[in-house]
Amino acid sequence: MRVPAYVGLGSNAGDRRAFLAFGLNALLNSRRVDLLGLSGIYETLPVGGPKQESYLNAVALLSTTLDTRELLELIAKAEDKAGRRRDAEERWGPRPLDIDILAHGDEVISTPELTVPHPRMYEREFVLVPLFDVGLVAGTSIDFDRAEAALRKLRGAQGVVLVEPPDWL
Ligand code: A4P
Ligand code: MG
Repeated sequence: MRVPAYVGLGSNAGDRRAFLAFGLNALLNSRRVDLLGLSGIYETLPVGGPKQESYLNAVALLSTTLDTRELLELIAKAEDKAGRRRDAEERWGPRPLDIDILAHGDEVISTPELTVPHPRMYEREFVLVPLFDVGLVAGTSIDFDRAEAALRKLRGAQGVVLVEPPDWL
């Protein structure tokens, strides 16, 4: 089955913009993944974790026949190729590429490997602002009203600044 899926991309080490493009292209290179929508690139202050550099963040809307496990495997491969070293990382610490599944169709999953919709997305302007750039489509488990209310409450508080319009890929 083909479903809409939202992914959030982040980078705060090395050539951040190149890592975002690399990560998204790694997903799109699969014949089973197409791009339906893309946000701009945002420069964002780090949320949580140790003192670290600012991030670039973006959100993409995909159409995919991969199930959540297969999509997560593809993401892990892309993150590894980007030079991510999980063993050496602090939780929420700096990383060249982080791709989170925000939503996959209307699935609601809570296992040790995967939680969708992403449990922290409604607290994070670096997710919500680019998410609304892309726009919300029907058929996903994202709670539109909750996202809109959360964004209104947060607006401006987390230092999220547009640095490139959505045609960056
Ligand atoms: N996992 C569970 N659910 C998911 C999901 N929905 N999508 C599991 C992707 N992975 C999911 O993730 C660890 C494991 O989480 C994965 O192997 C998968 O099985 P990870 O990406 O290796 O670790 P992480 O990202 O350090 O942990 P976590 O808790 O996912 O962190 P977050 O929530 O992703 O936060 N500030 C700014 N400004 N911008 C950022 O992008 N990112 C973080 C990381 C913190 N602060 C930030 C940013
Ligand atoms: Mg992650």
